[in-house]
Amino acid sequence: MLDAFSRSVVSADSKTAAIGGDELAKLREFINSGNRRLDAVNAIASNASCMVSDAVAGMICENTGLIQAGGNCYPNRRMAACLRDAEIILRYVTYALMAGDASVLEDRCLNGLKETYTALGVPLQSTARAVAIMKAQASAHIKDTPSEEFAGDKLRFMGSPVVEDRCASLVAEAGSYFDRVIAALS
Ligand SMILES: CCC1=C(C)/C(=C/C2=NC(=C\c3[nH]c(/C=C4\NC(=O)[C@H](C)[C@H]4CC)c(C)c3CCC(=O)O)/C(CCC(=O)O)=C2C)NC1=O
Repeated sequence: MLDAFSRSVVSADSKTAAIGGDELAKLREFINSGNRRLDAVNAIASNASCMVSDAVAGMICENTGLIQAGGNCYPNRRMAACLRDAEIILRYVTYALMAGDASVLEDRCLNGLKETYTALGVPLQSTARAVAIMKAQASAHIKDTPSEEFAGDKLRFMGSPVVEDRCASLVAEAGSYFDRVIAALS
C-alpha cells in the first residue's frame, strides 16, 4: 500500500533518481491542502451509512427485480451482503482519498472482486450503478452542497469553511477512485 509520499519515493527509485522539483512541488501541494483533504474524508466517512443505504435503495428502485425471488438482493441474507459490500467499497475510497493514492483500494478491495462477483452471480452493472450514486453523493458532501430534493429530511451540511472552488480538485480525485471501482467491475 502506497501514499502520496511513498509513491514518489518508489517512482524516483525506479528511475534511480533523486526526488526532483516536480515531485516536491506536488507533495508541497498535498501538504498545503492537507486540512481540506481531511475535511473531504470526513465529509464522506461521517455520512457513510446514509450514503450506502440511499445508494442501494436507489439501485433497487431502478431495478426492483433485485429484491424479488431470483434477484441478487433476495433474500435478506443477500440484501445484507450487498449493503455490507457498498459500505466496504466506500470505506476503501475514503482510505484512498486520505492517502492520495489508489493502491489501498486496488490491492485490498478491488483485486479479484469482479471474479468473485461473477462466480457468485452478483450483477456487476447494478453494483456499478450503486457506486455511481455514491460518487454523486460524495461530490455533494465534499462540496458541502447537498440538495434538499435528494436528501429530504436527512439534509445535512458539514459546515466546512467554504473555499472559492469548493475543493474541486478533491471532488475530482474522489471521483477518480469511484471510477476505478466502476472500471474494475466492467
Ligand atoms: C475487503 C474487500 C471485500 C469485498 C469487496 C468483499 C466482497 C464480497 N461480496 C460477497 C458477496 C455478496 N455481495 C453481494 C452484493 C450485491 N448484490 C447485489 O444484487 C448488488 C448489486 C450488490 C450490492 C451493491 C451479495 C448479494 C453477496 C452474496 C451473494 C451470495 O451469497 O449469493 C462475497 C462472498 C462472501 C460473502 O458473502 O461474504 C465477497 C467476498 N469481501 C471483502 O472482503
